[in-house]
Amino acid sequence: MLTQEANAATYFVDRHISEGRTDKLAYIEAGTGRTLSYGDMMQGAARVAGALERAGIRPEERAAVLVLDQIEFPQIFWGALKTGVIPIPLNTLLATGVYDAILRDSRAAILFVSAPLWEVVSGAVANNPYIRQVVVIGEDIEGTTRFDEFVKDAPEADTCAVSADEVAFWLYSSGSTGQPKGVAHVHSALQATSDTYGAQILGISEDDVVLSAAKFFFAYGLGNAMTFPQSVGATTVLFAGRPTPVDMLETIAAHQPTLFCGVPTLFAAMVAQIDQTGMPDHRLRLCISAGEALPHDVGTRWEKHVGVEILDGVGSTEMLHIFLSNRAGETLYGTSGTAVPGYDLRLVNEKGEDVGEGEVGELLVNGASAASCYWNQREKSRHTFEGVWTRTGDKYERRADGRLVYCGRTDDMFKVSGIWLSPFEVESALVDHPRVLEAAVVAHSDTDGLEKPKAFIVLQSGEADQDLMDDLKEHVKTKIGLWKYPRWTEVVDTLPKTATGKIQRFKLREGTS
Ligand code: 3SK
Repeated sequence: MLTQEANAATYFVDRHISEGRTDKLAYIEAGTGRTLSYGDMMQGAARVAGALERAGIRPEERAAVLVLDQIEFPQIFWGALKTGVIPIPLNTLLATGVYDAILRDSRAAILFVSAPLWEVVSGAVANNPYIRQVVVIGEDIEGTTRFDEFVKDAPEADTCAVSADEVAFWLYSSGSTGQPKGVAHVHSALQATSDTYGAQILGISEDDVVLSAAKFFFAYGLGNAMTFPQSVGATTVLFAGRPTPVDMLETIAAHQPTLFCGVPTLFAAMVAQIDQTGMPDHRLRLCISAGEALPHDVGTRWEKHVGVEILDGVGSTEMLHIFLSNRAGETLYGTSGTAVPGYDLRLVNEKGEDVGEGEVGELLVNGASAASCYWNQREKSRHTFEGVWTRTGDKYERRADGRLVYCGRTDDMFKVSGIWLSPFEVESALVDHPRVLEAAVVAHSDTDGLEKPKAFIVLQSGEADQDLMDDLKEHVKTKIGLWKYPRWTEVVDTLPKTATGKIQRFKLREGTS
């Protein structure tokens, strides 16, 4: 049935006016101090919707949104939903060639872009046959429309009626290996994640102030910084730049968030920073981590320094947000916890049979926030969305207490002397060493053509020498088992990662990093 209520903008935007939050701050930009109240957001979104209609952008046409974490983003996102146009938030860290591929694949009719990102995308726009208008936020650029002009005097459009199953927005998932895929999400998926993870794991309330290092373009950031706070009328602090440890600590000190959302590498670097400069006064009540598994040592050191738990969780672009998580007050670092209420999980072997306790299997998930398909990728859709189950490509083991322990990607696991080895287990052991900041482990062939672990290591500080390398090998042997130690170690400055923080082990395997 088509109704206005099924349009996610009714719940996340329009409702706040009748509930008396017109003047409540929805967003504060750290750095610029610009703010957006719930009333401004409702009006801004209605204007964007009216301006899209005026510009001739039709329902179901796509709007590419290459916009930094700034107050225009929610107005554009919700404005598009209000009028049935499909926003596609784009990763702001990609190269021109990738934008070219995404803009062609999606056939976006309009592009919204923050001025600092225009240079990198302009080459992709030049030869694009589908884009009819480019709207730039913050600058006058020849051949484009300035955002203020685009919305100037636009009529405030009503929220259109849709069905709950109608596609609302897409996100492009790069995964840890292949080409970006357009992941299509329906209107009801947004509330499905805020009713489950947002309400039942975070316990988010109107009094919360959220700071998310993960950006809006990433499903993790979209939930943390936009839909969860907007589901209850809370406030989000926006940080548009690269979230360095120093910047995050300064933003925590200046804006006093109650919830902080990061990724393991950032938490590790923040702990190292706090070791040197201390933790500022704060009123954090909970921190969350996702993107990749949080090493045990990083969680315990953070909690010791900051006095607040990090809830490690697992989500995916296909499931929109976190479906497997630790619980506040019951965190067990080194595990990913148990299913978020509203989601069912299975661990299966290669034949699709459920595996028992202590055995490793691929994680499948069933929940209302699952994507409807990959755009124009029928084979990939058929292999990932199998009936009600979504394949994650992640391997887990179920402990006796029901908690799941991450073992790596299905394609990252390898056998050493006939026994499966999880690169993640070796990486976690390495990161437990006080000199190691980050580690990535891949299979490498010895002179007999047999696979053994090779470790790429980023040091906390100082130089590498043979004594340290020997010490690291001993450390792994004593921590997780004699046969699991890295036979080769290489110190690197950084590890290759996707923009969302997942290590690209395939690049290390191929030597292309
Ligand atoms: O990709 C992820 O790791 C992720 C984690 C949490 C929520 C959403 C996503 C995409």
